[in-house]
Amino acid sequence: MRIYRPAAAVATAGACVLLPGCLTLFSKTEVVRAEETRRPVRFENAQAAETFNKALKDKDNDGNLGGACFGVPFVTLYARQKKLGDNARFNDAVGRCDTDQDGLITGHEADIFAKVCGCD
Ligand SMILES: [Ca+2]
Repeated sequence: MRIYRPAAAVATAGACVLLPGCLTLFSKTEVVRAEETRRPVRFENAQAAETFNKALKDKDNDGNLGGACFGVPFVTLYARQKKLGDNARFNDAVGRCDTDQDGLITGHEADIFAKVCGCD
């Protein structure tokens, strides 16, 4: 019987690591660069603005910068997430999209941004 105890302890420890919880007891989301204001930007035309805004909205990464969690099977005791503020996310997207940094997003730049995001 004593032989099975270490195996059970290893199985329990493995389950704790590999099976994250379904119930979260404490969760915290930290917003990074939350106080940032939107940088001014112009669009060549309405189509460029629509393409850019759709790509930004559909982008997979919703400003999530990652996080950590700790728990036992089916119960997460503590989860922490870091998320980029909405304006900071917008500014970063404008910085990537406006390739010549002239403050004007052309239709071509918006199309490239949408393709790079995989959102077209
Ligand atoms: Ca430009």
